[in-house]
Amino acid sequence: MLYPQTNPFRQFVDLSGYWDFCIDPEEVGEQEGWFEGIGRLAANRPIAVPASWNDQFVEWRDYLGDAWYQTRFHLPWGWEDKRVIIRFGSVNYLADVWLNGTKLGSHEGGHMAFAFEATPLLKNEANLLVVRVNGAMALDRVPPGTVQDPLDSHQIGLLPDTTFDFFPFAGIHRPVLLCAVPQMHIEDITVTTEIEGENGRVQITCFGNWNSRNSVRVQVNEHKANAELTGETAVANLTIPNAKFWSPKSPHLYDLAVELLEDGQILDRYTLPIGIRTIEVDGDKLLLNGEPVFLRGFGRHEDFPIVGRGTLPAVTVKDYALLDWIGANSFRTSHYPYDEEALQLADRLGYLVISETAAVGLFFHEEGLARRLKLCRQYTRELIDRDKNHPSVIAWSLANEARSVRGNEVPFFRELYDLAKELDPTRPVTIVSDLFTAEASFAFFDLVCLNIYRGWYQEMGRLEQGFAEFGRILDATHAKFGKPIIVTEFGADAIPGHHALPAEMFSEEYQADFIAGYLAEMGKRPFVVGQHVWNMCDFKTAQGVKRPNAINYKGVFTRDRRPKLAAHKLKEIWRLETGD
Ligand code: GCB
Repeated sequence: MLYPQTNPFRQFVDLSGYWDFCIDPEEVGEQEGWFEGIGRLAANRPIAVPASWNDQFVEWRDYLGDAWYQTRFHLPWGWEDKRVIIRFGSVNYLADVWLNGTKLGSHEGGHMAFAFEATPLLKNEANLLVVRVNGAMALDRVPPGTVQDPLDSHQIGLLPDTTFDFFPFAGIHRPVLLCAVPQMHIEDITVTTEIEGENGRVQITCFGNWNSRNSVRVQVNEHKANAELTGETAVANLTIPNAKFWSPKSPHLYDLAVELLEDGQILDRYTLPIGIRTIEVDGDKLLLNGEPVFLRGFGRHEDFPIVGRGTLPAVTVKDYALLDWIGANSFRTSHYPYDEEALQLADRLGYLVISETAAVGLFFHEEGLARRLKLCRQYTRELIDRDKNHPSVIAWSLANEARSVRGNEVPFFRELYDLAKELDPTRPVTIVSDLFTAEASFAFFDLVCLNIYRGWYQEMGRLEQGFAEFGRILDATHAKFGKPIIVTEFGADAIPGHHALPAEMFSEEYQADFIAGYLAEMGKRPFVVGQHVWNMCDFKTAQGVKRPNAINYKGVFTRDRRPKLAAHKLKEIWRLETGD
């Protein structure tokens, strides 16, 4: 699905702003016909879109059930002969969408874009768009909630009842775009790149509803080619002599333009910044453009006061400024896909991204397993379809800390791995695990990604013992699987402003010493190819005894992006290592 753009052939308008909002705890809305307008309801309140609803009001922080949104819009002038699509960047978790009283469709799963064709239902005057959202924690969802068996969950009995360690914000989280495309248009583009000596080879595969009167031409900067049409696909290959390859130090982007023509007349155009680069695993190494690369950075969250998980462009910009300040070159989109605009910036600014599906807290009890697998397949497809053209995305992560304790997770993950490889043979595929040598599926995943907290959840307060255990786990896991390891999580909570000498748990000193000690252990092991501190920033969680103030304090920056001692320490170490 192509990200919307405005040019002489296609346009979009952003429907973000103040919508009407109403909760529906009794689930009577559909029966009472709220899809024809919630405007008349007394309980109806204004709400900001995009943003989670939980922190915008006083009384609904923990409410996750049915909630209704509505807005009205006029069709922009000149759109009468276009195909009009309504595109949601992300709605968490279930979305049902009605336009002018008729159902357009539904989507399950947060953090992913989805779209519906609206053309036949549109009016020239005011159109009414109504969305019902449900974010409830449930056993049959991914990520799941309310799992009560300790075998199947790390987290039990929290409020809200998550199986994962972040607040389950709900609502319309990313912009809602009204898009116009020509009747006949370019539906999808897949770009893959290879390196041959000094040259870049670019393959562009386009998909659309065209016929034999159409032609497709492509251009990368000044290099042009005509695509070969076979049915609904069009393929073009280009060689870029003396190409500038994309990397964090030099995130060079080329301008790709694809044009669809009929009898020599242009019907549609789509432009896309592309990077020429390769990424592969070779023995114990991760190679970017054929050279070993080392990832320095963080696991993160989309999380900020008041907007919750909603897109806030200024925070995105600030986070990149902090990543740059500290000397990071990488992050993981833990524990769900991040917004598309953030990935566009990663391409432009040169960050290496592990893009993760929303499969966090997976468990493998036979009941409901088939449904969870179906959802994970959907999430994998949607993620690769959405993010495949970003040079910044260097690997797919298909799960975080699954409860792989029953053995039946191996065929489950094998199926997902095969699907990801079929959809995208160009990137390494992984899962992130806290089971180390016991995560049997690492035998076939391309990279081993580990979350390790020795010296925090175990060996409490005993940093030296924690470091020794950390090193032992790294060596044992490497000895078993013989693959490069990325430590995708390690860290300690530090309450901002709490200091202790000697260092003790929850002090800024303990966090800084913990991180420095872990970096030193990794530095002794060439098979470790990446280090992502957990977390870049403090973030909101459900309530439970482990999380004072319902905050996970493992950020090296506070939730409002102020540095702790560990941030200064990391900056010193990373900048020394990279010579920047
Ligand atoms: C983990 C999880 C992450 C938690 C973190 C912690 O292993 O992947 O979601 O927030 O530990 O702080 O406990």
